[in-house]
Amino acid sequence: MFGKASIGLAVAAAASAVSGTLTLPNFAQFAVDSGLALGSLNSLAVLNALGNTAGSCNLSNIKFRQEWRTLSTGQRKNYIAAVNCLTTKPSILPAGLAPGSFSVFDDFTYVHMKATNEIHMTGNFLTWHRYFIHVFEQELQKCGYNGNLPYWEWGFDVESPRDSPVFDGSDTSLGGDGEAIPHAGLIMQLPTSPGPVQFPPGTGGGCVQTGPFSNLTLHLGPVVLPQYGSPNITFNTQPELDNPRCLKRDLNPWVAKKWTTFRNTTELILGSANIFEFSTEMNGDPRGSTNLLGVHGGGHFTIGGDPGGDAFVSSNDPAFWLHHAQIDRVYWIWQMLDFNNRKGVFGTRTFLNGPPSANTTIEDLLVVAPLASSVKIKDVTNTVGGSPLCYIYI
Ligand SMILES: *[C@@H]1O[C@H](CO)[C@@H](O)[C@H](O)[C@H]1NC(C)=O
Ligand SMILES: *[C@@H]1O[C@H](CO)[C@@H](O)[C@H](O)[C@H]1NC(C)=O
Ligand SMILES: *[C@@H]1O[C@H](CO)[C@@H](O)[C@H](O)[C@H]1NC(C)=O
Ligand SMILES: *[C@@H]1O[C@H](CO)[C@@H](O)[C@H](O)[C@H]1NC(C)=O
Ligand SMILES: *[C@@H]1O[C@H](CO)[C@@H](O)[C@H](O)[C@H]1NC(C)=O
Ligand SMILES: [Cu+2]
Repeated sequence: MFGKASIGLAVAAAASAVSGTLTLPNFAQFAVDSGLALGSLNSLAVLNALGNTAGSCNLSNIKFRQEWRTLSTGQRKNYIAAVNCLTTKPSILPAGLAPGSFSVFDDFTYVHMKATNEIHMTGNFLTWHRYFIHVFEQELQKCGYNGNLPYWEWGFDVESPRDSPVFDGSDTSLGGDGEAIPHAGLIMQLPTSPGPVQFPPGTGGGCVQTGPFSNLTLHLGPVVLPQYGSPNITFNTQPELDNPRCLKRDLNPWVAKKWTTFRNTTELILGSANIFEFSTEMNGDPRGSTNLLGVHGGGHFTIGGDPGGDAFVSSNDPAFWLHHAQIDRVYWIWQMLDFNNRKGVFGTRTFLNGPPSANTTIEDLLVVAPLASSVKIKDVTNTVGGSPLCYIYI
């Protein structure tokens, strides 16, 4: 699909990227499958981003977001400590609003849970989550974190997610897989698919027992938790109440290999000519795609479990933040390959436009109250546009 690769071509493209007209290199299949191509595209995106800084963002204050495994041991421990800090920092929600929100960490999940139908399969999906994780990054920094939000490059780990530095259960991971308990796979009637989507079971299924967050207690939700071996879903009509339980994961290499390989991500970036194609393909949105999960759902169901398998409260698993940083990185790379034409949105204000709603516009507000003030979509379409954003991915 991608012809012959050449480092020379990548360099030529990089040179033209700086001048504004981009000629994409043709990558060999081996380069696509190994992540070399994606790495080159990331480098092109860096060059173009450096040419698009604006406002208060410039080369001396730009922030770098890095892949988890490129952080030092000390940086990873610093990050984990800051997440722990957020899980013990008292909730700032008005008293009585959500008895299950004990901490600022929970507050983020409350905000995400309440907004679910207005931030997924909508025109603001990419920018809302971009702003949401930016606010989380700032809260981490207030809790003693000295770095920037890390991302999880799925492509490295598709063969065995439980061996990932993100999930290997070491004290520099985000905790291990769930306890391995025999169970059937998920059978989900996704709104994105004509029939049920079935996966083989993952490698865990039970509570996370090793590493950081093995003692994390979840309180909010679940809201719509899929059940193993059944198309039925566990519904909870009062997910804001306290429902204390362990963090569960069911790391799933089958899902990872089907939806989040380097090839999947690279084809998404190179194959999407506009925001309609990019956002529908990324989400498996049936208005433009037939691939059911896309890299977005693929990453979520590589993690699985509770809350990972529940679209409303998945942010209560600390791994959510690294997954969504990677989603934002992929969006950023795609944008920066043709930035002037990639600041727009596709979609309406409601989940798959149900109930029918107005088209999203770049003037729409991204609301994360009470965690931070609202911004307009157009304020965050450029990650190096200055207030509020000034970061790139390396
Ligand atoms: C970069 O921006 C900051 C914040 O606006 C400003 O204080 C600094 O002088 C700028 N640096 C350069 C080299 O332009
Ligand atoms: C979890 O709690 C147990 C019992 O209090 C403790 O021994 C263990 O160190 C804790 N693990 C982590 C990762 O905090
Ligand atoms: C799914 O729910 C229905 C209705 O409650 C129930 O009859 C059925 O046994 C459930 N199926 C499974 C596989 O649990
Ligand atoms: C994802 O890529 C793998 C190869 O890396 C391929 O087998 C799989 O079919 C792709 N998935 C989709 C949905 O295209
Ligand atoms: C909404 O957006 C779609 C394309 O995404 C467009 O076809 C349609 O005309 C727009 N509707 C309005 C009312 O602007
Ligand atoms: Cu979300």
